[in-house]
Order: sequence, then structure tokens, then C-alpha cells
Amino acid sequence: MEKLIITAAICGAEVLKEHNPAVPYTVEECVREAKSAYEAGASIIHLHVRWDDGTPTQDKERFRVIMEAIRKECPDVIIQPSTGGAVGMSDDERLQPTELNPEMATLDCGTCNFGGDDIFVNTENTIKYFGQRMIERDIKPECEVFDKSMIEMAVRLAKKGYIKTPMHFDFVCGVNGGIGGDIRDFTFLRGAIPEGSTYTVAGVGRYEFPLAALAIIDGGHVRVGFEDNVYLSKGVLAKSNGELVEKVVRLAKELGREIATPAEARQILGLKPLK
Ligand code: KMH
Ligand code: ZN
Repeated sequence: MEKLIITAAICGAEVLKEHNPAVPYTVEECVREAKSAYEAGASIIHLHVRWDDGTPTQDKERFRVIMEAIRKECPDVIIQPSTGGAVGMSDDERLQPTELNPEMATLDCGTCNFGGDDIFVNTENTIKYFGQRMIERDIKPECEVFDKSMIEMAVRLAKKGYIKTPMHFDFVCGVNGGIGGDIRDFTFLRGAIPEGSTYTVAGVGRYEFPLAALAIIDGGHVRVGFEDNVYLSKGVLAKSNGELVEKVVRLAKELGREIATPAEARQILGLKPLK
């Protein structure tokens, strides 16, 4: 079985210090959280950025500063900026970090409710626009799917040339408005991706670790982090993203799965090796 790629979604756009005081907003806090995850075994950092007061932004310069600061401490880690940003942002606002030519970025493959009155809008034309941008800039998309129909959208747009194959998916399970995070939800998504694709699973809240275990057994990959879940176990806040990654490493060890280094993750995902 391939080694396990662990992604740490260290920050997100919605989670706040009120949920867990270790949620990073400042440059220094982002570096601290990325480093803790990297040292624990994460090879990919899925990155949103905030202004110092916690407001989410897709500002290119803010991304540049934080990505450079993370690289100083985690020289070979794969940094995967979000192009989802926060609900309500325009397409061009969201696309700003792609101008920095990251190795990877997220590509959200459909529209869904996102709690309360929020709607996370990704029309077919938006997905084509984002997909085209990633092809032009040689950025590997992580196709974020919040439901099975989004896999079908990604497959259809890949056939039309908007997404390169083999595709890499992220099953985000447990968002209010998307698919749930039970075993049958996972197997439904898992069975729908084309052969030769890779996937990671991001379970929201209480789904984080049970889904991680399923992916470890199945040969998939795992995303954890404050974006998805702030608890180490029921009622116990994680002190850092690193603690969440450490728990996945422990599960993987018990289940006999080795952890991929960033270089191995690049190989598995078909990214160019670092120069
Ligand atoms: N913050 C969500 C609205 C992504 O990173 O691409 C979108 C999101 C997805 O987090
Ligand atoms: Zn995200």
C-alpha cells in the first residue's frame, strides 16, 4: 500500500479563537501551527489566511508573506492554498493565491449550503475558470467535494479538458449542507472516483478520526486540522494542529501504514520533485 499523505488544514476561514485559542490568525501563529503539523508528520499544509484580527482574506500579499514564512521553518512541505476562501468572496478574489504559482491548490467542485444562510457558490463556469487557471499555471488541483454530485461534475469537466487526470479528490464530510460522515457516506464517495485517482478525506467535527481510520485502512489519505475540527477527543481541545496530526500518525502506526514524507507525497500525487 502507498504511504499515507497527511494534510493539515491549519486555519480555515470560519473557525475562530473562540472555538479554540490555538486557531492561527497572525503570520507567527500560522508558522507555529504549520511547523507543529509538519514536525508531527504532515506533508501538505492546506492554507487559508486571515488578517491579524481573524478576518479571512485571499489577499495575494498576505499569502506570499505567510507562505514564505512557513517555508523557512518547513522547507520541503507542500503548501496548498485554498481557492475556496470564505463564503461570499468573488471568483477573482478567491483565485489570488494561484498567482503565486503554488504546487497545489483546492478546486471546489460544486455549490452547497454552508450553515445558516450561507451558500458556498461554485457554478459550473466558476469551476471551469478555476480549472483552466490551474492548468495554465501547472497547479495540481485538489478537487474538494462536499457531495457525490461534485465528483460527477469534476469527472465531466476533466473529460472536457478543464481538470487534468489522474485527479486528486478531497472528500469533505460533515459540513451542514454537504454529505455526512458515516461509513456509508465514505464508501459512496470512494466508489464514485475514477480508477487511478487519489483521495484524501476530511471529516468535520466528530467525523475526523473515524474517517481517518477508514482512509488509512483503504489506502487513501487523510486531512485533519482546525479548519475541520478543534478537538483531540470528545470535549478535549487540541493544543495544536500538530496534536491532531500526531493522533493520525498513531492510528496509522497501529494499522501498519507508513507516513509519506513531502518528497514521497509529491511522487504519489505526480508533483514535480523539489529542486
Ligand atoms: N471556507 C469554505 C467556504 C477550500 O478551502 O477550498 C471553503 C473552503 C474550501 O474551505
Ligand atoms: Zn479550506
